[in-house]
Formats: sequence, structure tokens, C-alpha cells
Amino acid sequence: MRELNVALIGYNFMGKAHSYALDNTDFFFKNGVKPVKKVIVGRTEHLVKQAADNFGWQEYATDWREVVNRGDIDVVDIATPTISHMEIAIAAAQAGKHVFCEKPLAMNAEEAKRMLDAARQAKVVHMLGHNYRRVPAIALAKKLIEDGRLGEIYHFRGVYLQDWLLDPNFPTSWKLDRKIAGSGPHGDLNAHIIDLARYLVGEIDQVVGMDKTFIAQRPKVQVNEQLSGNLTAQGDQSQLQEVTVEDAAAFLAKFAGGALGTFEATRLAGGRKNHERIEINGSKGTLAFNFEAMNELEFWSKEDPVEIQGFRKILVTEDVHPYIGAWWPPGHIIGYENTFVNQFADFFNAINKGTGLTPDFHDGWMNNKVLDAVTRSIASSKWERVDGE
Ligand code: SOE
Repeated sequence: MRELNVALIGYNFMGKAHSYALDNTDFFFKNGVKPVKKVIVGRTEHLVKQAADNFGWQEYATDWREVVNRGDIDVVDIATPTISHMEIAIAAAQAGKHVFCEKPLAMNAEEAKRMLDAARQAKVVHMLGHNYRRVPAIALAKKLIEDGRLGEIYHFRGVYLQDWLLDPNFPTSWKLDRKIAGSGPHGDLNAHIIDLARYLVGEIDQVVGMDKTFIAQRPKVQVNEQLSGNLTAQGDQSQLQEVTVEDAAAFLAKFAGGALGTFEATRLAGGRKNHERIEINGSKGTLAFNFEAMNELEFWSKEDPVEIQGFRKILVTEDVHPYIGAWWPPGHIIGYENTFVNQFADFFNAINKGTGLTPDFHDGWMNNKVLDAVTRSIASSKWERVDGE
């Protein structure tokens, strides 16, 4: 059994998801490689100490620079706000560490390219955190498309809808600060459906977009006294602060392969909690997936006899389905946290075997290019080419 020491930078929502996954990759996958939760890093000492205790880390530290240069660290896992991804990832790669980074990879495509160059130069394994690729139903969709079940792809339709900002009393946070997050639901949520679109359909060539901030001011956030990850906070209306990101962002896309795409991300879709839904229509069939029923994949085939044509709902829990062999008997469904287990199992397996994997920093760079092109299009009110800066 090969053990690899991990340094996790960041300790909030993603810190918790990653900690859980690191504990469970070897338990379920038995790939001959085991992550060791060595040190968790954060700037606020009492919070990172609490996270170390809660999530079972051997040590905690407050200075990521010192940690990424430690000789006993093999892997640096970045789960911090977007603004710090580039600096940490480049330092980690230059120190020879394998790097995992949460999405979106960077504030913009230029930063993403620098991260990719550093990782390639250092010859380390690099992976980007788009956990939804590791949902078994999505991996099955990929296989069905590769097997030609959809024929020529005509449409990709993706929405990612949440409602945690519907309440104007929900306070500001780093996710509502453009200087720290880069954008609002565009980089937070559209990045996920762009990743699924690139994975399942291919590269995007041109985009035209729109966005809007409906609630321009929110209660100022008080000193971060508690570990967060909870999306029901209440603020004080007597001290308001500007919101500098959009509440909603949508765009149309033309894929290089000829398909048409529509994308919509919002945090103001009342009643929608984590409603990430995609539908792909081709000349021979349709696939549809909604994360809120993540163990199911809908498939309609034009090749079925006409009298029994209709959507079939595939319960993706059979041994023959991607990832399921590591989990439970048929019908014993898996959940959100398990997508992170699948993701880290693939990451540590790639490190152990010395192979690459996707999504990597190249995918992150391409994703950031699409995000940037939409932003340019919103400013120019015109179609923009993804590669045409
Ligand atoms: C919040 O909008 C969030 O946690 C995103 O940051 C995640 O990437 C998404 O998967 C769930 O929602």
C-alpha cells in the first residue's frame, strides 16, 4: 500500500467534502494507494484548528507557503476562494507536488494558462474539481454518446439553478465579491455545466451572453466566526454593502462540432436548491440528467420500435455502470459526497500509476476561456469567439 501525504488548503464547504472523500477513497476503491490527511491550512487559527478536529487532520497550519514546501507533503489540494488558486497551484507545482484545484480553475484564462504551464513543466499530476463528471449517470451518458447512441448531436441544454440568495437578508460573502470570486453564478455554476458540455459534446466556439444583478446591496458580513458551508445565514440590514457579482448569467453557444447550446445559471430560482439539469438531443436519441435525482439517467431512443418508444429512466446502480462496482448492490443509491470519493479515487490512482486524467488544468484553461468569452460578449453585446481575444 502506497501512502501519500496531503495538504488541504481551505476548510469550509469544499474542505469538508474533500476531507470526507480522502477518508473513503481507499475504503471503497482499494487501488493500492491511500491518501493521508496530514495537514489542513487556513488563515484563521481557531477556525482551522476546529476544522482539523472536526474532519480528522493530523495537523493544522496557517501559512500555506511553508506547507507546500514541506518535504513530507506529496499532494496539495486547493479548496480556497478563486483569487488564491493561481499562486498556490504554481508554488505547489514548482515544489514538485501533485495538485488538485477546485473550480473555476482561475480568475481568467490567462491565469489558468500560467497554472497549466507550471504543472506541465513540473510534470506533476494536476486535476480540476468538477465532481459532477464523477456522477455514475454522467459517466454512463458519456459512454452512451461514445457508443453512438445519440447519433449526431444537435442540442445541449444546461441549467444550474439555486435559490440561496433569494432572501435579500442573506449577507455578502466572498462569493459575492468579484475581486475574490471572479464572478457570481457564472464562474460558480456555469463553469460546471460548461465542463459537462465540453465533456459530453465537445469544444465551444462562439457565445453570446447576458447577466443581471437583481439585489445590488446586502447586509455586510460580520467577522467570520464560524465554519460556514451553510446557505441560510441572516445579516443585519442596517449595514449594507454593494454586491459586485451578477445574480444570474445565461448564454447561447455554438459548438465547434456544429451543435447549439443554451446555458443558464442563477442563485435566484426560488425552490431550486441544486438543480443542475442537462439534456442532449441527437439524431438518434436524447439523454437527460438532473443532479437532484443523481442516480437516474433518462434515455429516449429513436431506434426503439415505435409502439414502445418513450423515455426510459435508467437507475444507474448496477455493477456494469461506471464506479458502481466500488459501492453497493443494485438499487442502493449513492449521494453528493460520493462523487468526491469517485473523483479522488481517480486522482490518487492516476498519481500512483503515473498517468494523466481529466478534467485537468488544460480543461480548466478551456473552461475559463468560455467564461471569459461570455463576459466579453456581455460587455460588447455581440457574439464572441472563445479563442478570439
Ligand atoms: C454553491 O453555489 C455551490 O456550492 C458551488 O460552489 C458548487 O460548485 C456546486 O456544486 C454546488 O453549489
